Amino acid sequence: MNVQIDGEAMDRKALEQLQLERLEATLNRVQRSVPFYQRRFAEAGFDAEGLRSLADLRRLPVTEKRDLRDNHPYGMFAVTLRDVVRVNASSGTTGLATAVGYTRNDLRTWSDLVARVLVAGGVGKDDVVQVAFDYGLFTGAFGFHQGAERLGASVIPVSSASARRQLGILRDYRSTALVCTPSHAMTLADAAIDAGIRPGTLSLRFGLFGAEPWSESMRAELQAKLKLVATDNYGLSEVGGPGLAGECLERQGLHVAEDHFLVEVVDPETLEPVPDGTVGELVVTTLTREAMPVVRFRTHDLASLTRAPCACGRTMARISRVKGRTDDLLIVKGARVFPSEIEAVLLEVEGTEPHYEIVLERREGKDEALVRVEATQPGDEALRGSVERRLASELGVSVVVELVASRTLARSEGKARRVVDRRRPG
Ligand code: DLL
Repeated sequence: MNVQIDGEAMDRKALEQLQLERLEATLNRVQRSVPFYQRRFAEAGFDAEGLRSLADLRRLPVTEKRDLRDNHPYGMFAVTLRDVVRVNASSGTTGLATAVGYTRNDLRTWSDLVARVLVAGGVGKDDVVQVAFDYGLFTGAFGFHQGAERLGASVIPVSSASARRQLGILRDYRSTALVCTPSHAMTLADAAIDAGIRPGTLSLRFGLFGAEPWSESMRAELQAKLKLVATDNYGLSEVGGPGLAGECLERQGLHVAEDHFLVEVVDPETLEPVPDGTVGELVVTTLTREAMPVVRFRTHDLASLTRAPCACGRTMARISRVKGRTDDLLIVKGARVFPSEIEAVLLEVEGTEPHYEIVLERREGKDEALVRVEATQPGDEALRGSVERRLASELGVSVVVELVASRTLARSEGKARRVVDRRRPG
């Protein structure tokens, strides 16, 4: 077995014991040091000293993003600012960005966890890792930067830059691993093709993509265009950033760092646990964070969990690809649709390109969805009709499709904005 994964191949009984000890320490710490949790625990009649099993955690209420906002910026910290050595923040795609703090130990743990994600995705000491996430408050860039350094790989901290510049550096520095969002990777792949750079002539071997939802079809397309092995990784700033979960080369789900996080999957309506294999909302409790532990944080991200063994030897449970967020769920004419489902169909159709946006409008009290997708032949009516029929049969609801010329939709260097919601409430 690969020695680097020993920490991730623990016997599950031992793992659960470790989780219980760490959970007890975390709950004791927040009960002592964070007034918000002190109040919450008291209201629930819960005393951290009374924790007997992991299931006891369910006696506690969930923590919402709103709670973090109400206590922004430092109210959720369990240590004084003197012990905080870094502050990052959420990307704030759904409202005010909230601060997240790290102690020196937190930074060390975070680096270890992202190093794991890199190793799982095929990266080693000899790799040249190009980080194309924006360096700033966003956790993606610093997380991967530190993780790659921890691993002993060579980091190229390009940050956000034009596709031309990213490509120039990819080629000149012979980067072997690319770290960014899948949508940005697609922009780079297309720019390479436009610039006449044959992907096979680059040194790229691995792509570690995350921070936004994407589909298997998108993976296939990225792998073919960039000639690399693409893995998915997931995390959120509120619980520390990337490093929460990442795919191994089997690519059958994302291994959760269960020795540092307790992940529950619950029904988003009732908050009751759902069985393994059933899609529900991920609720995360940090087990080792010092500066800002979070208890039962509602991610609003939808995925399922499996504890079945993985061929790679890791025993850590796996989550499925994140299908989307509960708040991205589009209710179009009463049908429930995720943007990633639309993406999967668009990428399978010959003649359309993986750049699209979904425009939602409300006309005469009814929701209407318009899918705008780039095509090599935007005037091709037969193609347009066939995309509409494919979408209708896969989604169970009809949407209007508009084909637009290549390179007309906005490209992002970070998280893509796929949905433009022009509906007014009511
Ligand atoms: O996006 C942390 C991160 C950075 C993860 C780099 C992976 C790589 P936030 O900006 O707080 O943190 O956004 C978190 O992004 O709740 C999900 O909705 C979404 N998300 C993150 N990774 C994935 C993924 C970072 N692999 C929010 N698939 C989360 C789908 C993802 N959605």
